Amino acid sequence: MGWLTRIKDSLLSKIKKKIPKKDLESVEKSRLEKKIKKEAVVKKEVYKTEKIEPTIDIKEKIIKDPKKKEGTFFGLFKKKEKPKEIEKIKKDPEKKKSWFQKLKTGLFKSSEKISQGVKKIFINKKLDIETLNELEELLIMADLGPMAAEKLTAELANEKFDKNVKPVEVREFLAKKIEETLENVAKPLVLTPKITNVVLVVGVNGTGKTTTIGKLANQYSNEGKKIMIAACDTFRAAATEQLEIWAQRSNAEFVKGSQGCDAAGLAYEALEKAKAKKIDLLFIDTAGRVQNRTELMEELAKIIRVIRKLDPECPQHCLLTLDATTGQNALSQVEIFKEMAEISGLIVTKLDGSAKGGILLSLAEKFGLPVHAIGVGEKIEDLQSFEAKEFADSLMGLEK
Ligand SMILES: Nc1nc2c(ncn2[C@@H]2O[C@H](COP(=O)(O)OP(=O)(O)OP(=O)(O)O)[C@@H](O)[C@H]2O)c(=O)[nH]1
Ligand SMILES: [Mg+2]
Repeated sequence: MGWLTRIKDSLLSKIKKKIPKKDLESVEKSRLEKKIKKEAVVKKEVYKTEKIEPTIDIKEKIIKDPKKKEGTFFGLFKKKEKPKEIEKIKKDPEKKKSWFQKLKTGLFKSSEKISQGVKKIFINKKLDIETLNELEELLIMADLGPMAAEKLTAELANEKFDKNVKPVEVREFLAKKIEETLENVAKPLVLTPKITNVVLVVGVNGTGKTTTIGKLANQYSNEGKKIMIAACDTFRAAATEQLEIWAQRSNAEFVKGSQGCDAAGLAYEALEKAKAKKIDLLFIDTAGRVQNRTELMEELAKIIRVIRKLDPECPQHCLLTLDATTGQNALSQVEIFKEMAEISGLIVTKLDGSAKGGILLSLAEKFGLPVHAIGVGEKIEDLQSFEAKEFADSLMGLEK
């Protein structure tokens, strides 16, 4: 149901008095035409990435592994450990301030686009059909997705239709609503104590897998955890070198093989070592080449299958990294990888270089998968926990 239809239903008498019927029809007609055009553009965007077709075998082996289900089920009763770093930041007002500043700077491109757009639309204007249309368009352009854009404009119309609204009021309203949606997915990566937690990191080429592992390893190492990193992207020698540098920075143990060696075998070897050394957290980096799709996906399936021979509950986490600059394309990446592995959470990177921060809302609306962290820069400290309120306020360019 379109937002206009909803407004018509909920505010029927109010609106009918104010808008002549023929105007309503013509506005609705032009809105529908625009929407069809927009949807065609979004569809084109989403399918720009060639679809990776998993073989039935792979899907079944990964998803329908009864041992994995059992492991997850019993895992529910284990005590989980929340990251201490976030708690520290929350308690220290100075830290919190600088953390928020960094987030704001990182999201500057996205928030500027929205703030300026809202300012232009709402300057000395009542909230009418035209302004709502323009706002909906702006939100879609900021990658919040057609669904969220429609919902947000309808909610705004419900409260403020035909009233004078200031741009800042609109941004505050949107931030509140966005926060409500994001709250459901803003969840830290929770570790199970006294075991080796295996974190498998997957994703399309260049989305930030290796960098994210480096940043996460550093954060957990600062919290006193024993870390190991396995370089299971064995295609390129450079990939291993890059990861080794990250491992050194965070004082993590490092497991590598020769170039082109079997990634699953290397992951198995790393897990064996990690268990023997009572490592708290084993990160497994994987190759993300789009051009070798089938091969890559089979390799991913094999890594999971092989490490489960050693421990059926592994991997405890399977994280998918998404590059925010790809916008709506990220949605199709989630769909593809969800078919291959049980994605337990998302990391959205490169929010600093993109005006597409709204993608987090699209992802939350469509998949509801936990978002553990966001990347706001290339440096080791540029990975932040994902906090709904802070993110929504930053996205709307609101002051703290
Ligand atoms: N600006 C910015 N750059 C990032 C962020 N995360 C990663 N990068 C950069 O993105 C590029 C690719 O990152 P990698 O970590 O190598 O990505 P990958 O997924 O491991 O790539 P492949 O191994 O080739 O599949 C590097 O230049 C990183 O520095 C981020 O949050 N912000
Ligand atoms: Mg890599």
